[in-house]
Parts: sequence; structure tokens; C-alpha cells
Amino acid sequence: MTTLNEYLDSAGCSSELKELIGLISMQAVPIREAFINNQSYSGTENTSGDRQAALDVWSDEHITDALMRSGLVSEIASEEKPDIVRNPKAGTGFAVVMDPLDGSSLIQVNLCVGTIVGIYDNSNALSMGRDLKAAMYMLYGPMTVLTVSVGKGVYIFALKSGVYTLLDGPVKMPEGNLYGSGALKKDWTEKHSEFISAIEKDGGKLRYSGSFVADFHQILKYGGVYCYPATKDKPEGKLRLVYEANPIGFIAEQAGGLISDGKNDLLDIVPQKPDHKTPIYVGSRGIIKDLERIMK
Ligand code: AFP
Repeated sequence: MTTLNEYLDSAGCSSELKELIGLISMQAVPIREAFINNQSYSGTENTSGDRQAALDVWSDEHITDALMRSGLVSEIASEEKPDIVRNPKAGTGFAVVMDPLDGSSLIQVNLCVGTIVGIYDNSNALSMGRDLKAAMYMLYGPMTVLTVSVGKGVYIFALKSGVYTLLDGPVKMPEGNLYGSGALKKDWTEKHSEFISAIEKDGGKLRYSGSFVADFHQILKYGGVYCYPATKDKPEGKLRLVYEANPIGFIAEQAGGLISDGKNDLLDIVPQKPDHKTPIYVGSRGIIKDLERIMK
């Protein structure tokens, strides 16, 4: 059975990148243990105005602390913090972007949530997604699973007895029929409604949990599309380019899929600020191409 370390060696990762991916992936262990004592809301909001769950705050502080102590990272941009954290003493040029706990409204109902991370090697957390050196997410489901790409395909590992071993890969996203869309239907734009109707007519099957990372994982394996569209009142949508769209988009593209705001490939957009929001459509290549035709 190939371990995560063996895979990263075979993919030609530098020892620093391997150490960083290893360090981040192992934070799944304490985060999973922290679920039981962090079931409530913290009473605070992040910069996007989302209510922060206690586990959002705990995971953010925990991962930030581990990254700062490692001395491997010069910039950390987290969905849960208003400002980028900088470590001028870091010996490498890594910048980390993260959503420490995505899908946090599902914590109290014990549904699947995860940690999304992107890694740049240019010391700049506000870079476009295409410049990512690596992207990964840990999913806290029945198993703890790590999905990772270092720009050489997508691989999925499962955590057992403290070691990640290969479960699947290289993963190729098929042209499947799952779809899920966020935002209230009454607020959808005409074009978005047209796109969803076309999918439904083609036999699309609805799957939407409220956890982007978990919903995307299904799309990665079975194919289809996850969307959080622009709405009549919020043309910029809800999800964040830096922490959510870019790492997931990088993985989608590495698996043969695409990510778009309806018109442009999101991986080509330079973030204007840490909490830059964007409409998101991510999934199978053919469906995203159809979407862009409808949105034109
Ligand atoms: P956070 O839990 O990190 O705030 O993210 C939640 C989220 O951005 C994404 O994971 C979901 O797909 C989406 O919001 C759910 O939003 P709705 O509750 O509006 O469907």
C-alpha cells in the first residue's frame, strides 16, 4: 500500500513541500478529536459575515499555530481571519490559504465537513489559483480522507492508525449527472435557472448538503456540477475565491474537470482581497462548457 510520503516522493516534491503537506494533513487527527467539545457557535462572525462555529475558530487557531511553529510558511490567509498572518522569519517561500472548517453549519448535525488548503511557493497568498503549487482537503466523514494534488493528477488517501495510505488515484472526474445549487431559488438569475432546468431535463440528480467540500467530493468521484451562483441581490455570490474556489478548482482541473464563474475560468482570476467572493460552478468539463454557452 502506497503511503502519502511515498507518493509525494514519487511525484518529485521537495522535502519542504512534503513536510508541509504532511504537517497539514496530520492536523486532521486533533481536529477530529475536537468535534465533541466544539459543538456550539462561538458568538462571532468572520469577514464574510458568516456565524463562526466554535470548531471554525478552534481549527483556525490550531492550524495557524502549527504552521507558524513549523517555520515553513511565510503567509497564511484563512477564511476565519480578517488579515493575512505573516511570518517574516520563515525560511521558505510558502503561502498557505485555507478554509479551516468548511461546511460548519453541519457540525451540529454530524454531517460531512472538511478542511480546504492551497499552497503557493511564491510567498503571496493573493495569487491566482493557476499558480498553486499544491491543493488538498481533508474530509471528516465515516473515514478521514485526504484528497491532494501537487499538479500531477489527483490522489485520495485514507487515514488509518496515523498513516495516510492510497485509496484511489489518479482520479478522473467523469461526465456524471449529479447537481447541486446553493442560494434560494427565488433569488436565482434567469440564466442560472435556465442552466439548472437544462440539467434536470437531461436527467440530473439533485445532491446538495451545505458543505462545499463534501458536495465537491461527490462530484469529483461521480461527475456533475456543484454551483453557488450569483443571485439577484448578491451578484458576487457567497463563496470565497481564495479559500474555497481556488484550491478546489485546482483539484477539479487536475482531475479533468473545470471551475468557472459562468463566464471565466476562476483559476485565471487574481484575487482583489482576501475575502474576494465569486459565483462558483465546478464539475465535469462538458457540463461547465454547456454552462458557459448558456451564460454568454
Ligand atoms: P463555511 O462553513 O466555511 O462558512 O462555508 C459554508 C459554505 O460556504 C459552503 O461550504 C456551502 O456549500 C455553502 O456555504 C452553503 O451555503 P447555504 O447554507 O447558503 O446553502
